[in-house]
Amino acid sequence: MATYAIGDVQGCFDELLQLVAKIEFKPGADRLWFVGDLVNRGPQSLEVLRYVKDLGESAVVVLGNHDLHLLAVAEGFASQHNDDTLNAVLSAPDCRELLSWLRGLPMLYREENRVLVHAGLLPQWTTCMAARLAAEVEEELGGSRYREFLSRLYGSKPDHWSDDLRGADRWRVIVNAMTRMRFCSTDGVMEFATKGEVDVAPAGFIPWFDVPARKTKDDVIVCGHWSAMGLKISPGLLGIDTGCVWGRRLTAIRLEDRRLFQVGCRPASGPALRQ
Ligand SMILES: [Mn+2]
Repeated sequence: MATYAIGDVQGCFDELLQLVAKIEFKPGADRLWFVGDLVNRGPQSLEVLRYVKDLGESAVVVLGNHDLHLLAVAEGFASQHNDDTLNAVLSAPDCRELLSWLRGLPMLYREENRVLVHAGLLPQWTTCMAARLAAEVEEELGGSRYREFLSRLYGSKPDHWSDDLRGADRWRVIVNAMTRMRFCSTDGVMEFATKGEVDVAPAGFIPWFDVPARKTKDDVIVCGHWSAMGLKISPGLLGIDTGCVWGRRLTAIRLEDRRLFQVGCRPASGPALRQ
């Protein structure tokens, strides 16, 4: 029995099946941890959603920004971008079931000292606190008030955490850190304009995981979201978005021994530079 963490799939269903074959995944015995962004930009988001949903207990999935975008588009609170590829999901006969399943997924999952989250964690948050904050968002998104939640999700302000935040401002900081953050300042102010590699950090900002006083330093954070950074393996960080949808690789890492499994990917049609 093994646990494999899989990077951002973004609708690349063929590559996901190839990767699952490569790791010789045994349903019922092995588990797959998905870092989120199952959908969008790639060609087969619908098939990916159906496949991962059908994995049931064998899959642990956290939400990414593209997954949340799909939910917001479906409810009419956001529009598709030119390179979004969500129509097949939105018009599928099982759309309602798939989106209802998606809404019930966690923002964060932890087991022992491992934490699965799509993008990152703010430096002030301990693992316990991050799990509590994730649960606040999960309660909104998974509950009857989810339309209100989705309608107020968009925006990059406030850009830093404070215990005093309430309501939509509070949810937005939690969601933005966990699903969109790449760079922040040493005191946890998030920067969202820059999407490039770690060495193009804007003045005053560093990759979120490099903040010296980060309270989750003793944990192992498993995340994706940063395809321009590529594979980042260190004692406390497994960054595994290797840009499948941009024609690079889809990565799985076996958590027990950190063995890597990768498949090459076809570039999706259209501009390959956007993140
Ligand atoms: Mn993402």
